[in-house]
Amino acid sequence: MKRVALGMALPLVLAPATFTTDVVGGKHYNYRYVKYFPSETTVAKASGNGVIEGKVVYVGKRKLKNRRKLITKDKEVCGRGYKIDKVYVISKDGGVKNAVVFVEGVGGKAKEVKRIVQEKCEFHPRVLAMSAGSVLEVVNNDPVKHEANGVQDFETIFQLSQHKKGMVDRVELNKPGVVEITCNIHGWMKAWAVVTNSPYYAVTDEKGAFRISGLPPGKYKLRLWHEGFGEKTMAVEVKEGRPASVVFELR
Ligand SMILES: [Cu+2]
Repeated sequence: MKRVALGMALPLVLAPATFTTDVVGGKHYNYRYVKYFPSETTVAKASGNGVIEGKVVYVGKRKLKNRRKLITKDKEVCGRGYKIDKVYVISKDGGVKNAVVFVEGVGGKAKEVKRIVQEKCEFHPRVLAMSAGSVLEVVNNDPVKHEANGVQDFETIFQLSQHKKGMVDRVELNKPGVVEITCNIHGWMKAWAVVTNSPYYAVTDEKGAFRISGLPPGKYKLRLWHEGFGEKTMAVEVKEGRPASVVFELR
């Protein structure tokens, strides 16, 4: 991944990073800012060898359109014209990108670090998943100021003012649910972090495909979330030795 070089430079920019208070209106939120790299990234041990693989496909009749958002600021970095708000990224054969698929409430806690980068005034990736208790690392890779703003359940859970390139903040996200991320400065910027209550999750690729591995055999509730299509659930049985194959049809 091309972020490796940046990652190596991170300790240097840590010291002056901004850490805002986690008390707003007298209420403590269930997250905290993390100043340093967690000493190690431990993913909950796969306790089985079961696999769920599948596809998320659009089978509806509606013609899906993404809106265009005018670039009004910092054009030398952000570009000119407009950005496309990529809610729907659908392949020729209907595969839906950026759907989050996860197994509901199973397995131990995972401690991971997931990174989101602000580059050319866009968030990359647009959609990410992480299990509750993991750290979201927010990076500014632009020579302009960004202020990533995370909202979960109608409340702001982080607001990261990053005025120059190379700034990094880390936020621990403990509450399962969907965090909508915008930038207070560039109105078109949008991303989503889906915090799951299990370490078994995936985000669909360009073809709408996903794969979740390491599951113990058993019956599970598989959930799907997509920013444009909403939510779906499906019962799935995972058996030893053969992947469970599922297709989510969205319309
Ligand atoms: Cu911005």
